[in-house]
Amino acid sequence: MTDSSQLTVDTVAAYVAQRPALAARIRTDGPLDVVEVGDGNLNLVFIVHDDSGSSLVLKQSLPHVRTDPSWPMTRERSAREALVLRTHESADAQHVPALYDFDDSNYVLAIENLSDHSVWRSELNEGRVHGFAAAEIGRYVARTAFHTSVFGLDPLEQKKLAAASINPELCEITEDLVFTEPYIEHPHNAVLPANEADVAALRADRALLAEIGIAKYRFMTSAQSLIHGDLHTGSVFVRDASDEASASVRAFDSEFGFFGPTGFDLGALWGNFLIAAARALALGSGERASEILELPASLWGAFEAEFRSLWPSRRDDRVWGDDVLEALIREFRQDAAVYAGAKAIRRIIGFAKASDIETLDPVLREGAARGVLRAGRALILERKALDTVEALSAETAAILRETVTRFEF
Ligand code: SR1
Ligand code: MG
Repeated sequence: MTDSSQLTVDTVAAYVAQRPALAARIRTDGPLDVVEVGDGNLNLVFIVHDDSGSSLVLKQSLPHVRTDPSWPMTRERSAREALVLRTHESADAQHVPALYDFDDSNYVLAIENLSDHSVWRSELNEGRVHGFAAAEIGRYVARTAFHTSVFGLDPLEQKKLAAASINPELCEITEDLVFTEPYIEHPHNAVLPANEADVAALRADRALLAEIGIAKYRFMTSAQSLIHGDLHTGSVFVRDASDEASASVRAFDSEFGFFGPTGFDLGALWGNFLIAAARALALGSGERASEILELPASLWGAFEAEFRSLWPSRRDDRVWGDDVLEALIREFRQDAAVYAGAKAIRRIIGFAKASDIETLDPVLREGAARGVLRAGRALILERKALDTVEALSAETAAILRETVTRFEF
């Protein structure tokens, strides 16, 4: 394989055979079964099986956005993803796929095949909530946040890790797509004509714009921990099971990872729970919407409990006393709420929309989109007055219920 060339189903077998790190993972002396399954915005993904039952996944970055070849994209994001995966595996191996190999010449990661899991967003879209997954992923965020922060790492090591994980191009995508474009006229934006007035109202809201501006600034400057960076429900695999031992939850696709605000990962999931709940309500499933709206509290509760349990092992307790922990917890919670609002709003207005809403009939989509915009705004503006996740979820539930639109017969 020439340097940096793109894999195809026909070249994968030869590629695997020349990677020493994969020799113990998969047999290459017989035929390999290779399928390309990438359906995200950015990468090629191959699932590879040998005839003895072993398998792995190869993920290769494309030099452009998959859905828009005219939009160039740095392939160095593969190196960022490899670093985040390795680091998060050390902090919490239970909640990430194992990394078998990283080929920095060809931008290829070889990772554990999790095809016996399902993408959480697809499961939510089909009406399967998997409520247990919220607490699991809350513990993942707590462990990775603590163990990559100055509380869990030697200060010199922490700075070296922060330097190695700088990810300017992918951060810029988030700065543009999440924190800027939804609030201006931009060719990436599109909503139903019936939702244009909702977008105009949002853009005219000075208080909201100020909060978004501060949230963007904090995203760009608040280097608290090595975050996943794109932790929506499409970045989580779930495997439900009748017995606890085989249930499994894994965060994948961490190419947007960098040293950022811990609350950003929590907020990404929370915002996408809001979107999933709006879909359930649009489809007339009030009970399922209520179940989904319990997920933010479950995510937060598990995060908070795990972070508190790790706190006594912090590297330095001379000035980082328990009063500091209380301030941090408050800050994480308020950040989570503001980022949840921003992440929910961007999926309605801007580039890379959510299938939860996009696959609804336009009659139902109108109300769901309106509800997500208003509920997102409430999370951002009311997070200080309503200072528990439960109270904020109750507020967003009321908004989502009020905005449902139905077919007229
Ligand atoms: C051009 S990348 C668009 C989006 O896909 C990823 O999942 C991120 O959310 C990014 O904003
Ligand atoms: Mg992704």
